[in-house]
Amino acid sequence: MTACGNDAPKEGESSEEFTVYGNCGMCEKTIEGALADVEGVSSADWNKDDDQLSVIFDGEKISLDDIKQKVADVGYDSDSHRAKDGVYSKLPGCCQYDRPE
Ligand SMILES: [Cu+2]
Repeated sequence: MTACGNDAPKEGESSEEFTVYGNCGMCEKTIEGALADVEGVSSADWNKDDDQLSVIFDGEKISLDDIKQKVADVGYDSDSHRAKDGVYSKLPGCCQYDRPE
């Protein structure tokens, strides 16, 4: 693959996209913020229109599982990791998205 721009995975990095449930721009800040200073994650971009989080990461340093757990730790459910009820309930009212089953 060709590295072109900041959002292309470098050698040794993987690019993945998965669903993270959320509502608004504030959710976006929280979700992306949860991964902003995480070693091994070079890019995290959540789209509120389709609830997709795109991440670029180095699988030697962090697993996709850990990434999903970090997102759950700040209150957001993904396709496989569920946030603790107590964390979810502390999100601002506008951010209390409809939780998946
Ligand atoms: Cu929100």
